[in-house]
Amino acid sequence: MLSAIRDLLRTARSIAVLTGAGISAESGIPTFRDAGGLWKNFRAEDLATPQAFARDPKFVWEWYDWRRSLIAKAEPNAGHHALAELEKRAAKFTLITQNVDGLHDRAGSTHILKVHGDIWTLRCTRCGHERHDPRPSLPELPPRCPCGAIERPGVVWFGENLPPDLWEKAERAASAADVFLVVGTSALVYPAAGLVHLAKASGAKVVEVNPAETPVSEMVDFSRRAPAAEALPLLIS
Ligand code: BJW
Ligand code: ZN
Repeated sequence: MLSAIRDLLRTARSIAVLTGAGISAESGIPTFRDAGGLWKNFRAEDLATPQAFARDPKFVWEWYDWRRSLIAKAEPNAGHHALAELEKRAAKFTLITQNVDGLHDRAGSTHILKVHGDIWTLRCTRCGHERHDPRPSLPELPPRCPCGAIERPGVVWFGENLPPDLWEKAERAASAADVFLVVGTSALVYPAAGLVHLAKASGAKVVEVNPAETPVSEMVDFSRRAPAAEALPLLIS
């Protein structure tokens, strides 16, 4: 099976990849829904919704500030590096990530669609101005825009739309792919998880890399039940 997946990746004209929190697990960044995941200690609705932010922006920011400091100390792992290498070899390649951590950029990937935003971007709640702020810890919480209003993390919360331009590109990449690789996601959160179905329905061979079974496991063509940092370097070798 390993050699069948390798052949697929070697001969594909167009590869699209969907990654989730699992690819950063071996960099020491907790996932959301696993044992010890972020949602085990915090309720999603208290932190990752516009309502939670409106209720208590400082509380939500403290959580994001803690995550920023954790991510700042982390390094991309062999899984991130393998995808950056695959991009260099493929004729057409799109990396769609649900992750906000920026580890794919740091590993050298370039065609990245961050469909759930970026934890290093801050967006003004009044004028919409966006800025990049790489400081692991912000001096004032919540941070403020030069216009005086508070800023929010530049991420996509539950009930919010994904950035339409990025989403369109993600759908296009998924439907044009001959190989669709889905890595380290529980495939529970929509519309991102729908890309797996879209790719399959459009004729792609779908390969899943995840140590656990997910709702898309039964429809994929190949499964590697292994951690991403171990499986991905083997798949591209
Ligand atoms: C390893 C590993 C290792 C471990 N190697 N793997 C249809 C039905 C029902 C509900 C909905 C629906 N369509 C939309 C909704 C609502 C909602 C939704 O999907 N809810 C479901 C939970 C039921 N979706 C939305 O609200 C989305 N917006 C939207 O639909 O807009 C239209 C709309 C507007 C208004 C009303 C209704 C609709 C937005 C979703 C935004 C998600 N945001 C978050 C937070 C981002 C910012 C932040 O990081 O703080 O995104 S939530 C969180 O979940 C984060 C993640 O990107 C996302 C996905 O999680 P992921 O990455 O899959 O992580 P885990 O933890 O779930 O899984 C980790 C996996 O890794 C596991 O499988 C492990 O086995 C594996 N793993 N170690 C490889 N070493
Ligand atoms: Zn502003």
